[in-house]
Amino acid sequence: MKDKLQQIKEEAYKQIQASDALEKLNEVRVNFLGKKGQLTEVLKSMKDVAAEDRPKVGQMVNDARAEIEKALEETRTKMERAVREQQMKMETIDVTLPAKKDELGHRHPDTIALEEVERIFIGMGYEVVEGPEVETDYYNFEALNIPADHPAKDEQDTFYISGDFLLRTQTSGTQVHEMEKGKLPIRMIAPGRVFRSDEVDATHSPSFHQVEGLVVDQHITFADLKGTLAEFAKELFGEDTRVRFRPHHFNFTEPSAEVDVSCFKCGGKGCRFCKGTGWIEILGCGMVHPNVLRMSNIDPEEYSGFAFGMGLERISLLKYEIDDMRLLYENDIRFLKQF
Ligand code: 2U9
Repeated sequence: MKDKLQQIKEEAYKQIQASDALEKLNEVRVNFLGKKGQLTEVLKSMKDVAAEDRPKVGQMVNDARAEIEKALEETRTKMERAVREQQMKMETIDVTLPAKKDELGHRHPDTIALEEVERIFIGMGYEVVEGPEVETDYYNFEALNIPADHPAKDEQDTFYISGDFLLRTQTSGTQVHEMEKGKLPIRMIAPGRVFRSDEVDATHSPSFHQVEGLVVDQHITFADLKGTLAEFAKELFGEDTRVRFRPHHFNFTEPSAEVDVSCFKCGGKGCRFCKGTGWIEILGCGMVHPNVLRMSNIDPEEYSGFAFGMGLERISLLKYEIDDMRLLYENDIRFLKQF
């Protein structure tokens, strides 16, 4: 019996020494001390030992168990310490490494231009109102006096979703929603993303941004429109900027005009920037069509208004002298950082 116990102990020590992980050590414990372990088997065979020898043999088995447990415990402690030391080594911070740079982003030129446009109109008492990018046919076209057979409504020009829904081609629906609220006077600008089924090139994109404006009050005249836009142009492009109104046609305004500013590069003499004309087109405008007022329950006999619209990207390209609109959509930080 003594030899047998010695043999079990030696085998246990061997396996403990060979264990290279806590899981293995646990297996050794089960193998020797578990319910069906080798030492437990010895205890079970005690019935074959002579009654007078049992206390002595029992003591020997218990001693063997205590010794194996001690070896297991010592090895477990050693292993845990080694794991902790390894972890500490891996988590060591090398304070001599160069610090991570704080990479700051940059405002997009469209954002800079929009904030400038908003600042100017807010200074004149306008409110900034945003509206939905998904509109119904009514708010995008019909309420703006655009008839069913108008080319802008063609599937080649407008992204239709389903039934009555479409992606707005202009932000004008936002002004219609505002007029329908019935609170007058209105002095607002509506900036936002619009969508048109256009091919991408240096001056076109299927998604771009507009800033439209609307004023509705009693006694609003074309003189108010001219004065407002002349002031806007001076603030945006410089004190010496002059404006020129050319007759145009829009369904939602009558009369309508396109507006040019004197070239801020050559002062109007003519240069490469303004293609020798001295003028640069920046926006469209006009007096709100009486049909448009009437459809939103505003009496055109009592109230009148003016509206204008500009492409935000066009303003950024001009102001920051960028020659390709596609650069505005790439979000390359090396490009964005220049403004
Ligand atoms: C309501 C009534 C009238 C908005 C207007 C323009 C003229 C205009 C273009 C500029 C370049 C669109 O981005 S662009 O292609 N816009 O010329 N927009 S008047 O008129 C309105 C809007 C809402 C209720």
